[in-house]
Amino acid sequence: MPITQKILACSLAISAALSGSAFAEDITEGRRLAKLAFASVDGDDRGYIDQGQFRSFGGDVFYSMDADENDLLSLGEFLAWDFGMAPLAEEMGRKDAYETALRVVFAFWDRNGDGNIAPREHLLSLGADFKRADADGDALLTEDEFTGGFSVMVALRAAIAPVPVE
Ligand SMILES: [Ca+2]
Ligand SMILES: [Ca+2]
Ligand SMILES: [Ca+2]
Repeated sequence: MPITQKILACSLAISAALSGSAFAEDITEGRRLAKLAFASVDGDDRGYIDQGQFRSFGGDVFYSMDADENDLLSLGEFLAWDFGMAPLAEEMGRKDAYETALRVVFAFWDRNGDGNIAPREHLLSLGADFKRADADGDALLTEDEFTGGFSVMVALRAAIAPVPVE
């Protein structure tokens, strides 16, 4: 192999190793934020979330996102909402990936594709998300099920740290 190629291969290996360790930190930080999100849904600190808690928290989040209070979430309102991951994504230079992940979640939740998430679409989506995250089917979400299975957490964490999670 010509020397220039050797140098190139070597520097690529080094940068891969460096970004590998950066990703490991991102997982930790993304996981910490997901844990915080879990703790705020699990308001009575039981260590699990039932469907009622999940939906009522989702309802609170819906109204906190609905900045113009028209009972609909626009994409702009959805993208503007944040619980700590946006600054992290920006710091990691992954703002675009983060925003793309939010757009994907928005598209899933906007079931009729009219460009707004209505309360009913939001509730249906939360119900479907809860079922998908509930790996053992006991109608309760543990912290692991929530951080590892809830679509929003999975999408946002993957955007910040695009490697297989755990
Ligand atoms: Ca609105
Ligand atoms: Ca809609
Ligand atoms: Ca469960």
